[in-house]
Amino acid sequence: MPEVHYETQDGIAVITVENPPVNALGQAVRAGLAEAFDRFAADGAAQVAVLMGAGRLFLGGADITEFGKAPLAPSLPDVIAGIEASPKPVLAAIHGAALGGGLEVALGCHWRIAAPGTRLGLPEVSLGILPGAGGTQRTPRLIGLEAAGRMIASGKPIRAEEAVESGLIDRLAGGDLRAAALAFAAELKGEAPRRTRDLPAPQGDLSDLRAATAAKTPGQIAPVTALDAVMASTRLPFDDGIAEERRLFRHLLDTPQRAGLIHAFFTDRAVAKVPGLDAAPRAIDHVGVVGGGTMGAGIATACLLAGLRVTLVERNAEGLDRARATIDGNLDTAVQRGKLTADKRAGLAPAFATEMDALAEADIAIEAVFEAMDVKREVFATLDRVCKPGAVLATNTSYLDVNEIAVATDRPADVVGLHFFSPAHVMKLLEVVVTDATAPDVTATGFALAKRLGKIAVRAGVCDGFIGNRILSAYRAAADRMVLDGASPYAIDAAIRDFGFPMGPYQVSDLAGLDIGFMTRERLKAEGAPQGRRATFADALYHAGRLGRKTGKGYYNYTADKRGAEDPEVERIVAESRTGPARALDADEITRRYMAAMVNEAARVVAEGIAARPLDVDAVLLHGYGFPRWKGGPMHWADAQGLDTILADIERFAAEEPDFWQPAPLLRDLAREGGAFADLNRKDTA
Ligand code: T1G
Repeated sequence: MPEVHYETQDGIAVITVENPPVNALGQAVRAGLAEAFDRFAADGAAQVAVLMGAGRLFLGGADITEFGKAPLAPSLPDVIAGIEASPKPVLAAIHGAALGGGLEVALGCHWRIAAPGTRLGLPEVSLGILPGAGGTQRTPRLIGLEAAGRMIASGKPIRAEEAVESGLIDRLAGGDLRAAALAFAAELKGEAPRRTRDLPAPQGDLSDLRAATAAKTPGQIAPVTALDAVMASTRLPFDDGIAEERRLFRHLLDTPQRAGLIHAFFTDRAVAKVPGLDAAPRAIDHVGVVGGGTMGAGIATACLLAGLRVTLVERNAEGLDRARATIDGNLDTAVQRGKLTADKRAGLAPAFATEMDALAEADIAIEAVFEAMDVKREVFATLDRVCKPGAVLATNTSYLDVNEIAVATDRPADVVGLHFFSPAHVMKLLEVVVTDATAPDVTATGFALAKRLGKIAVRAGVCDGFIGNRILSAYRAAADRMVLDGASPYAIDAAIRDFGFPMGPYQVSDLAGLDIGFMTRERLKAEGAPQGRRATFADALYHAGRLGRKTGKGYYNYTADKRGAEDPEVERIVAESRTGPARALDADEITRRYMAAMVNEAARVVAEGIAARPLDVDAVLLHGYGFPRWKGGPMHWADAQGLDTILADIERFAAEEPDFWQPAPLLRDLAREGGAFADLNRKDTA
C-alpha cells in the first residue's frame, strides 16, 4: 500500500514516499504528500523539510495507469503548488531517477541535492503528452529557455552531474545522500523559501528548435506541442503559463497518439511475461558464438557490450580475421556513439577459435552460420557432442524450422531459436523461438539473455518467418500486387512513409538487397510453396543487376544522390512487367491494403499461437520493422480503427482477389462481435 512517511530529526522533517516499484505518484501518494506538507507547515519543531523516495529511486513520475480515467484529486500540479507555497524551506534529496512528475515535484521544492549518477528527465513526449505539472514553466526558469526546450522536446534524461552544471539541481551529494541532505537542510534553517515560480521569466525564442523538432519527429504532435507550452513561459505570468500548460496537456491526453505510446510503454514490459512461463533462467556468463559473419559478429558484439565472456568459433583463420575486423569496427563505432567508454573498449574482444571444442564450457552456444538446414543440423550435432550438459543450444536462423534443427541433437529440450535482427548489436528486437520440446527454463534463459543485452524479447512459435518475417511477407505481397496492378513503387513508399514508417517497402528492399528477395522467391518455388502473383518486376530489376544500395541502383538510383532518387528506368521496367491495364491507387487505398494485409496475417499468427497475444505482435513490429511507435503497433492501431472497418476493407479486396484476401477467422469473429484484439491481451496477462 503506498505510504508517505513523516519523521523529524534535529528540527528537520524527513518526508519519504514509499510506493514500490517506482514511487509512481498515484492518487494515494499525492494525497499523502499534501497531508505531509500540511503537517510540516503546522509542525513548530520542524524548520526545514527534506523530501526523499524509498527504494531504488526518488519518484518515477505520474501513475501512467491513471491516464484515460477520470482525474482524482488532489492533482499533481496542486500538490506541487502546495509544496512550493510552503512557508519553510523544502529540499528534495534525489537518487536513482526523478522522471516526469517526479522531477516536477523536485522543481516545486526550493532546493535540490542529488546522488551522483542520478537520472533526471521529463520523458512525457515519449508517452504522447507533455510535462503537465509545471515542468514547462519551472524548468526554463531554472536552466534557460533553450536548454529546457531541448530537454523537454527530446524527453531524454540527463545525469545529476550535468544537472548541477545547468542549475537544475543545486548540489551533488558526496557519500550518503540522507546525511548530505540533512547537512544541507541544516544550512537552510531560517532561510526564506526560494520559489522557482518567482525566478525571472525566461527570454528567447524556440522557433528554430520547434522547426528542427518537427522535422525530426514527423507525424508526432507531442514534441512540438510541448515546445509551445515552454514558449508560453516567455510571454505569460507564471499562473497563466501553468494554465496554458494544463490546456495543452489535456489536449494531448485525449489523442490517439497518447493511447498508442502508452500501449507501447506497457507492451515493452508485458512481452516478458509470457503466459504460462514461470521457470527460472539458467545462468549465463560465457557465450559461445558459431559463425563470424555479419550476424555472428554482431551477436558477439552485443554480448561483449553487455559484459559477457564470449568465444567465437569460425572454420579457419580467414574467417576469424573477418570476424575480428567486424567486431572491432562495431566496438569502435560504439565508442564514437558514446555507447562504450574508451577505457572499457581497450582489450575488449572475444576469444577466437577454429575448433568447436572451445565451446565446451560455454553456458550457451548461439549458431549463426549459413542459412541451410544441412549445415545447421551438422553444427548442432557437433554442439551436442562438445557442449557441457545444461548448456543452451540456440540458432539464429531467420526462417528455418527450429524443430528440425533440435532433433539433430540428443537434447532437443535445450534447443531454442534466438532470432536476432541485423545489426544484432543495435536492433532491440529478439524473437525467442520455442519448439515443441524447448524446456521452459531454456525459454526463460532466452528472455534473461535479451534483458542482459538490453533487448526486447518476444516469444514466437515455429513457422516460416516466425512472427515478424511471416507478417512482413504478407504486407510485402500486398505491396507487390499493387505494383502489378498499376501503383508506382515510389507512390507506395511515399504513402507508407506518410503513415509513419521511416522507409517504404521498396526503400527497404534496396537496403536489404534485391537478391535476398529473389532468392526467397526461388526457394519458395523450389519448395513448391504457393507463389501467388509473382513480383515479376522485382525479378526484372534483379536480372538487370539492380540489387539496391550495394550496386548503386535498385528501385532507386543512388549514384547521384545517396538518399536515392526515383528512376524512370525503373518505372519502364515495372510497366513492362505488367500484364493487365495499369490502375492508379491513391495513398489512402495503398495504405488500407498494406495495413489490412499486415493485420490480417497478424490475426492468423495470434490464432495459431505463433504469437501468444496481439501485444506480442505489436512489440515485434514496433522494435523490428519500424512501425510508428505513436500508433502502438498494428494490433493496437487496428483496434483504434475499429476491426469492422478493417474487415470491410478485406471483404472488398477479396471480391477482386479471393485467393489472397481471405479474412482471418479471428479478425472476422472479433469484428462481428464488436470485440478488439486488446481483449486477448488482457485475458493472458490478467
Ligand atoms: N506509472 C505506473 N507504472 C509504472 C510507471 C509509471 N510512471 N513506471 C514504471 N511503471 C511500472 C512498469 O510498468 C513495471 O510494471 C514496473 O513499474 C517496473 O517498471 C504529470 C503526466 C522508472 C526508469 O515516463 O521509465 O509524469 O511490468 O520495468 O526498468 O508531467 O519504469 O512490473 O507490472 O520499467 O527499473 C513520466 C516511466 C510519467 C517514467 C524504472 N514517467 N518509467 O525502470 O522498471 S508521465 C515516466 C520508467 C508524467 C507528469 C506526467 C521506468 C523507470 P510491471 P520497469 P525499471
